[in-house]
Amino acid sequence: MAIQATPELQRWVDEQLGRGCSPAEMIDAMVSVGHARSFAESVIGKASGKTRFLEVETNLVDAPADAAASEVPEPLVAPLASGASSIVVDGHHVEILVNLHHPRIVVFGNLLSADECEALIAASRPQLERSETVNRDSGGTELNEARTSEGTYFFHDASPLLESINRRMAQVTRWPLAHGEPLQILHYGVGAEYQPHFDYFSPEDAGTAALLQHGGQRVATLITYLNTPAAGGATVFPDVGLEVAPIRGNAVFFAYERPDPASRTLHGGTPVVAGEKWIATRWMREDVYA
Ligand code: PD2
Ligand code: ZN
Repeated sequence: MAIQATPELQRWVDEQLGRGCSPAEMIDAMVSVGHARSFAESVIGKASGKTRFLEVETNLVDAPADAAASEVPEPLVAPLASGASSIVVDGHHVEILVNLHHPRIVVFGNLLSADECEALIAASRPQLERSETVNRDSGGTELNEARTSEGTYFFHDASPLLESINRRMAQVTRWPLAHGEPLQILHYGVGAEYQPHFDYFSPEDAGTAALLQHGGQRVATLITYLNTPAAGGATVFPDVGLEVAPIRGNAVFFAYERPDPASRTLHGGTPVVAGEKWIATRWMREDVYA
C-alpha cells in the first residue's frame, strides 16, 4: 500500500531539518515521545535523504486521495519527555496525563475545578432534555437509541462561569472560541451510553451540506467529565484500544483532519454501570460557527 505522511509529523521533521538538527537527535526525540526506534529511523532516514518522504505506522490506512486535510487544533501540551507534565492557563494548573500523536489524543487532568463542575451541573439540571443526534439525510436532529442521554447547551456568553470555562478551553486547545459550537452538557443515568461514532459530518450523508454552512467541518472534540461515575461511563477509542476513565475535572481532546475513518477517532461512551455521568462537550469547527 502507498504510505501516507501525516502533515503534523512532516511539519515537525521539516522544522528540525531546517534548524540543522542531526538525524540522531531527531530519532532520539521521536523515541522520547513514544515512537518505536525502528519507525523513527525509517522516517528520519528517508526525510534526511533525497526523497524527504515520510512513513507513518503501517497500521494507518491510506487517506482518500480526494479528501483535503483541514487545519486542526494543536493543544497547548508540555513535552512530557522534557519533564514538564502540567501547564498553567489563567493561573489554573492543568495536567497532561496522556499525549498520543497518531491519532492526536490528549487527556488533561484538572481542566475544570470541582467547584466549576458542580456549578455547570447545577445550571444544567433544570433545563435537561433527551439528547438528539444529527439526522444524516436532512441535517436536522432526531431521537436515537444509540444516544440514551439527556442534555442541554450553553451559549459562549451565558454567564461569567461559562465565559471563564470557555476561555480556558480555547487556550488549552489553542482554537478560537468563535469556532466552537455552544458547550453541550450531557447527563447519563444507569445503563445510558453513547455508542461508537465519529464526530465529523460524513461527506456521504445528504444532510452534511446543510451542516457545513455553520462553520465548515468539525475538526476536534473536547469532552470534559463533570463528575466521576460510581462505575462505568469510560470514553473508548476502539481503533486505538484506548479507554479514558471519566474523572471529575479531567478532559479528553481529539482532532481529525479528514472526515474519514482513517482518522481513527471512532469513539463512544460505555454504559454507566452505577451512579450517573455528566460531561461537557465542545465540538470545534474549521471556521467561525454561526
Ligand atoms: O460521554 C462520552 O464519553 C462520549 C462519547 C462519545 C461523548 C461523546 N462522544 C460526544 O460528546 O461526542
Ligand atoms: Zn462523540
